[in-house]
Amino acid sequence: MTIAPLSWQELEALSDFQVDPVNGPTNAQARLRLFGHAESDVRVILYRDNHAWCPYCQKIWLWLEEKQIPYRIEKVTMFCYGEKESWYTRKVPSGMLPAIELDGRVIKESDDILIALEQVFGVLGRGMEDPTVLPLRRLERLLFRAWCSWLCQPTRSLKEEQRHCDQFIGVVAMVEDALGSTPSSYFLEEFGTADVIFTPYVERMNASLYYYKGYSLREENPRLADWFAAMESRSTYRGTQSDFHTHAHDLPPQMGGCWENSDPQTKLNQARVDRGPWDGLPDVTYPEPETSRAEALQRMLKHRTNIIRVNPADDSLVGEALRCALTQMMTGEVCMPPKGSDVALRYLRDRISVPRDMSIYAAKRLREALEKTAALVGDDQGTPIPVKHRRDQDPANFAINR
Ligand SMILES: N[C@@H](CCC(=O)N[C@@H](CS)C(=O)NCC(=O)O)C(=O)O
Repeated sequence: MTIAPLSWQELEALSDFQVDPVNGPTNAQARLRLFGHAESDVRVILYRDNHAWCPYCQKIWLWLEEKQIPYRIEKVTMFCYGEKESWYTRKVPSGMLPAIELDGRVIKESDDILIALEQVFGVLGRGMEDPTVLPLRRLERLLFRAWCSWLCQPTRSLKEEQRHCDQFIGVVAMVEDALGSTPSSYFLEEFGTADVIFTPYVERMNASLYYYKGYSLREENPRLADWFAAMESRSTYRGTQSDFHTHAHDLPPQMGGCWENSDPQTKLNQARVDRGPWDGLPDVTYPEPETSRAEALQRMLKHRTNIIRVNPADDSLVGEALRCALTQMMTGEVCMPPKGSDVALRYLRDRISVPRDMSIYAAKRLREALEKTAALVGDDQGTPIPVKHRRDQDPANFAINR
């Protein structure tokens, strides 16, 4: 039994998801964050990437959210997604992100930014230059380098691959020891700067090693598992958190390539991340909010004109197929899309970016509905995701209504 797709108006009537981007929970869409302050209290502008993906930006973003510092957000295009805005290169000639303006003074380099913010607004737990934080900052860089060596260098032999893997796992053991050295689930006795410093790359390691190496960082290391769960108990982190699909496909152009190994688990993990089921992946463990479908619907309705236009398939075909998928997502009923729309639906399935477009559970529900609906008419996987750039995600195509 299949039902006819709901009209856009009928879908609008089902959309009751509302958040306050300015004073509500951490979200990737906000241009201004006030935490109940007046706009005249804003002293900070954060320049970060349009895609809410840049790891160094996430560090600053999370810190500002945790400290509830009123700030404005200006979004900039990263090189691999499109053209860098000239207003930004006039301010920061290298075009690198993040940068902030603090009382009108431009500051670059994420560590320098955090130190400057601490000087004005105070530290978060223990500060950047605290003797307990400094060794953890060095450990984070050690872990980062071991991860890059394993993930981003082509290996000539299984032996070499194993050596990189062992090196990484050796540093992970040091991280486990560091986490075990205090009774809390965080790096020190309470949440603070050290956790913020580790967050962006540990999140990217968890995703990329699962996808390219068949290795589940979060599941194989109990203290890291506790740390992730503790981070996920914070609404600040949830607002910045990405998913496996986004990281697996945004990392290669940024890192100059990610190299998969020949472990059979790798292929299984890749199939799961790319084609589902997305439930139960170790990219998130906190309980799903009741609003995830409504959130996905609201985001699709808001951007539907651009989403339909950017899709390589014919606009009317995409529009009808998308209504079918959204109908399926909201009603649970089977809704048959037009013939040939499997490619169009999977094009979109592969280009939902978390948290840029929506939160992690909303994306799971939407990917699931797009895939279920596409599978009704075919198994064509559609246009592959580029690995050298992500201009298929050029924010210029979404400038209207962003
Ligand atoms: N050391 C810098 C590194 C910043 C960095 O590598 N930023 C990358 C993004 S993750 C960037 O802006 N690349 C230029 C671009 O992609 O447009 C920091 O800590 O802030």
